[in-house]
Amino acid sequence: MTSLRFVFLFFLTSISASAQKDYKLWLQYNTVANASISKEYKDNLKGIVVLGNSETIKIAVKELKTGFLQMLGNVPEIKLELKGENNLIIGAQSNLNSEIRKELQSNFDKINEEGFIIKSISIQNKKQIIITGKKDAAVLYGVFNFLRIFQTNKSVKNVNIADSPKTNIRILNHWDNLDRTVERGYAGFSLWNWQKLPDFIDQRYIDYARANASIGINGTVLTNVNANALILTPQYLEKVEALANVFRPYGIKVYLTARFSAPIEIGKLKTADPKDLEVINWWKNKAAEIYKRIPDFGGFLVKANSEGQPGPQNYGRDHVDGANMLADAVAPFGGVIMWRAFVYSEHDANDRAKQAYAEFQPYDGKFKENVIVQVKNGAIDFQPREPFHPLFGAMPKTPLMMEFQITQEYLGFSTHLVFLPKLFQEVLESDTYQKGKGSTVAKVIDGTLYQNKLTGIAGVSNIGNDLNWTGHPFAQANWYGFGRLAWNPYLDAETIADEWLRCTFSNDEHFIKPVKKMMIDSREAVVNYMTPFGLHHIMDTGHHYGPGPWVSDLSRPEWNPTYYHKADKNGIGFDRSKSGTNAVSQYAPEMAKVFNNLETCPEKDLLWFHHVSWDYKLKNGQTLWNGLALKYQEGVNQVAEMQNVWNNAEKYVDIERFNEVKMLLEIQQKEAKWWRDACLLYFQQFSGKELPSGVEKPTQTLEYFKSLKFPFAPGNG
Ligand code: GCW
Repeated sequence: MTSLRFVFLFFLTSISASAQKDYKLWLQYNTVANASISKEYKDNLKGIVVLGNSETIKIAVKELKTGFLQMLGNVPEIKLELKGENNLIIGAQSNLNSEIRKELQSNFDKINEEGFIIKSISIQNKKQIIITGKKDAAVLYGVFNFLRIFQTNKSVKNVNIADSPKTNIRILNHWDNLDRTVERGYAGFSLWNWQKLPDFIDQRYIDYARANASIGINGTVLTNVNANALILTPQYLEKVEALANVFRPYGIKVYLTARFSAPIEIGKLKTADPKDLEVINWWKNKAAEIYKRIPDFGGFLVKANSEGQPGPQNYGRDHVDGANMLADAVAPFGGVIMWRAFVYSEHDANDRAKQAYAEFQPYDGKFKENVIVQVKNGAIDFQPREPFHPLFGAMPKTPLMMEFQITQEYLGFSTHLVFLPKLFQEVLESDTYQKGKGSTVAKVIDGTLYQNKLTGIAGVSNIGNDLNWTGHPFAQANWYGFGRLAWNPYLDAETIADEWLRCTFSNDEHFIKPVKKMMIDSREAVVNYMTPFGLHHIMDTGHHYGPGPWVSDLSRPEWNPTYYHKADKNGIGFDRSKSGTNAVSQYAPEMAKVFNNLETCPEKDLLWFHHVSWDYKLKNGQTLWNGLALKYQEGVNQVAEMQNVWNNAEKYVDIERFNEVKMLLEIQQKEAKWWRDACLLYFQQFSGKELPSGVEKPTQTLEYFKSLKFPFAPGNG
């Protein structure tokens, strides 16, 4: 009996230990193994002086205590006033004594409202380290950054950091429905338990806010852009208010999606025409009602007249009319409208890639001050690779915010290890040339190119109620990396991977080096085994799981993969050059020229811009057909290499997370082969050519791949 109980207890503790690791994300706070570093921290930090007593400061102190205890094994004495030396002082600018304030003046001049300072200073000949900022939320950012120094085992001795976020709105977009399903979500159900709210505050909400604050995310859109008007009823607003109360001390504002037809659906009006006085007033009152509950409510995110969502065009009005009407409703309270540019017409089958630009660019300068247009990174839809969206840089008088997709709708769901900061960085670094050389997308987004005041980056969340939040342990890195890039769009993906690995797993160089390389290479691997050379949108229909290049029978032409790859006997690819749809002309002349010419078009984007013959000679001398087949094979090989790297990492990782990743990589390997075989067998019908040597022969027929059906694939409503 006793031994049985012992076994049972042991089992329970081991489950919770492993679960905790998965759950703790990048905030593991592992013991600092290096004795001299640990000693340095202890010597320099004998006390913590806390200035201020807001909820936010309390959270910051709690975080420091947890961090010190877990990483160093003790918590320095907490003091309410400055005494002695070698203290860590935390507090906002207004709570500092005049001497410290003066000492830090030049640092304060360098930071914005949300920026922080971490600095080793000498006050009356006594050494101290201070973490400060202009407001408490900034201090909290500083604390998390300070703890990251411990986590990554760097020295604090002469620390001197002044860092500010480069964008104002750093926000997650949850495509969460009120029934808790998550559109394109692969990590379980929605975190928001609407039924138990507002009275039951799940610990998850707090932990979610903490994780976001640790990477500088300051906003969250709780609901799906395919919106349900019910969220705007008092019954739900009470619940939203409860969440806003949890998130506020972490510096996180709540936003909602606004269904354009809400005045009809929940307001009993006959119309939702944005020029109708009753409609205008309905939204004004609705905004006032929301702000009464949530004084710091962020505003609305709107998907209008896109994929069947209602919008101003239903009433003969345009996007400007719709956005500005809502902007007026939230303006008195300081709210913003994030209006999405993800539109494509049902009536123009010519080239979907051109439509958002065609529709939105002429609106430049017409939106109200508190409107920001939210543009996906590429012109189609979150593919493994797309050239940057032509709207970036092309609307100098309109603030544009970036929309990245963190959830892996088109990149293998939460089963494939793909490190997305590499993709994000590629887009942010792209030069639009809209104001001459150096007009990068990052400069459009952070407002420096056109001096926009309102700036932002949104990420479609990959978070659900799975124990490990994101489905794949490495998908946590995409949430982390998104936050870091939203804070600083100039960060390098390698730096992000390095930080994340150290904070999440281990500081051992033998682990870091190969695993970091694996992460960095993983993005190109997925491009290779899914859509090399600029191919896009060839996944299976609806759920978007697995390959479906053969699909050609959907009602709207631009929903069919065949519309995008246009494979025929002569070749493959979408001709967007001047002799084709001329989508290239939407880019600045310098880029248009590069993309237009087959010789100068980057090979990674070749089939995005050109229909290319199967015998076309690639830069490496291979024919396109052989090169394409070899790329698919390369993708499969890269996944095999990832498996190799991971197997060698076993001794640095806890067994549970090790096994999870190992199993997931096995799935990824299987699915990479599936993509390779299905696509090559299908395209081979057109090329009529043999697979080159080095490419494994498919073990199934094309008919077999076409017959696969996935009626319950996740994320598909
Ligand atoms: O990527 C597509 C998705 C839809 C999504 C839409 C959008 C929320 O397949 O599920 O709808 O884009 O971004 O609006």
